[in-house]
Amino acid sequence: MCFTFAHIADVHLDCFREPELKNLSTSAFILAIDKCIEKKVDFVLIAGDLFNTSMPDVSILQEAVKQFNRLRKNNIPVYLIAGSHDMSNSQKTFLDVLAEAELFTNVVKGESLDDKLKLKFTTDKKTGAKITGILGKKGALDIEYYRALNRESLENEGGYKIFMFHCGIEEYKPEFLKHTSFLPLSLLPKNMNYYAGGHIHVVFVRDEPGYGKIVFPGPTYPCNFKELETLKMGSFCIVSVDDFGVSRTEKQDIAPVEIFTKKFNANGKTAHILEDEILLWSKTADVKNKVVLLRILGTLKEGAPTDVSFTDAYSVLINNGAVIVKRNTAKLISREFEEIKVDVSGELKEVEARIIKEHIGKAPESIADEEGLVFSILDALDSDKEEGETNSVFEARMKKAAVDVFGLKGIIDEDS
Ligand SMILES: [Mn+2]
Repeated sequence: MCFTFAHIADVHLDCFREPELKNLSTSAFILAIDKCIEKKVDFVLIAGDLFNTSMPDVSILQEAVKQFNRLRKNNIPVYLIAGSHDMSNSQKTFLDVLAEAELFTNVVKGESLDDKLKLKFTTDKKTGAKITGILGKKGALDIEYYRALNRESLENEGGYKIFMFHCGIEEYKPEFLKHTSFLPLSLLPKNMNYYAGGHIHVVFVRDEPGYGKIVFPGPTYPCNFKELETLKMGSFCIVSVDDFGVSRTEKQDIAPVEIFTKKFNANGKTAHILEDEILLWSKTADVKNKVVLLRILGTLKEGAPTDVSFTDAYSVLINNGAVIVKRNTAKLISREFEEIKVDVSGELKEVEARIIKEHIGKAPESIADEEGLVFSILDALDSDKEEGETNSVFEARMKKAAVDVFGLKGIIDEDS
C-alpha cells in the first residue's frame, strides 16, 4: 500500500536565549506541523532532540503539547526517539511525561537478554509500517547499544521497516566534524527500508546497498550562530512509499523569516574605522523583517576587538525593522595575538594540553606550577548543572570550585 510520512529531527525547542530566536525556532516547528497536516501524512517521525534540554521551559512545553494535539485531532500518530539533548545526566526526560499522555509513542522498546539488546517493532495501525530505533546519548555513548544489538531479529522481520537513530555515521561524516567519532555503518542493522536519522544538523540522503535509504533531514531550525549563517533555514523530509516499498524523500524548507548575513573584514583597519564602516553600511542595508547576522573577522591594525562598538549600528538596524541583530567576533583578533596558531590534530585533551603548554608563562608575574593550575581550573569548571540544581546553586558551586583551586578562601567573600 502507498503511504507518506514526515521525518523530522533536531527541533531543539528552547535552544536560544534571545526571545526573538526562541520564537522563530518554535514557529519553525509549528510550520513543519502545518505542512504535515496540509500534506495529510500518515504519520510523523521525530528522530531525537525535540527539546534542547531535559527540562524545557513551561511555555515551550505547552506549545509542543498544542502541536501534538493538532496532529492527534488529524489522526496523525507520532513516533519518536529521545536524542542526546532530551536527556538529563541521570537519563531523565520530559518526553516520558508526554509519552504517558499518549501524545506520541516512544519506539525504543525491547529487552536486554544475556547482554544482548532485543528491540521490538511498533506497528503503525493504518499503514502497517514497523518502526523501531535506538535513542541518542551524549558523547556517543549510544554506540554501546549498537554493539549489544541483536541485529538478526530486526533484519529478518518482513514488511516495511523503519529504524530511527540519533547519531552520526562514521562513513558519511562531514568535513567539519572530522575529529568526532561516530557510529560505524557496520553496527547499523541491515535490510531496513528507511533509516530515520538525527543528530547531524546537515541534510543527507543516501541509498546504501544492503541497508536501505539513510536520511538526515537537518534541524527544523538552525540552533546557533554558525547554523543560522550556513543553513539559513530549517528543514525536514516528507517521504512517499510506493506499493513496492520504495521510499522517495522530498526535502521541505522551513524559513519563518529571511536570514541576512554580512561579513566585515578588519584587516588593516583600526577599531574606529571598522566601527564607522559597520555603521555606514547599517544605514542603507535592507534588513526589514530579517534576522541579521554580522560576522566580523580579520586582524585589527590597532585596538582590541572589544574596542569596536556596535551600539549605534544595532539601533539603526533595529529601527530599520531587523527582527534581531547578532554578531560574531570569534575570528576577529588584535595584532598582538596574531601569531597564535593552533594544531588541532589528535584528541581534544591533547589539543588542550598543547595549547596550554604553548601559552603559559605570559602572565606579568610568574606563577608557580602554572600548567598544573590551568588544568585544575579546567577540571573544576568542567561540571554540568545537576538534576534539579538551580542556577544560583550551580553558580555558587562553580565559584567555590574555582576559589578552592586558586586557594583564595577568605580573600573572596563566598556569599557575594
Ligand atoms: Mn541535535
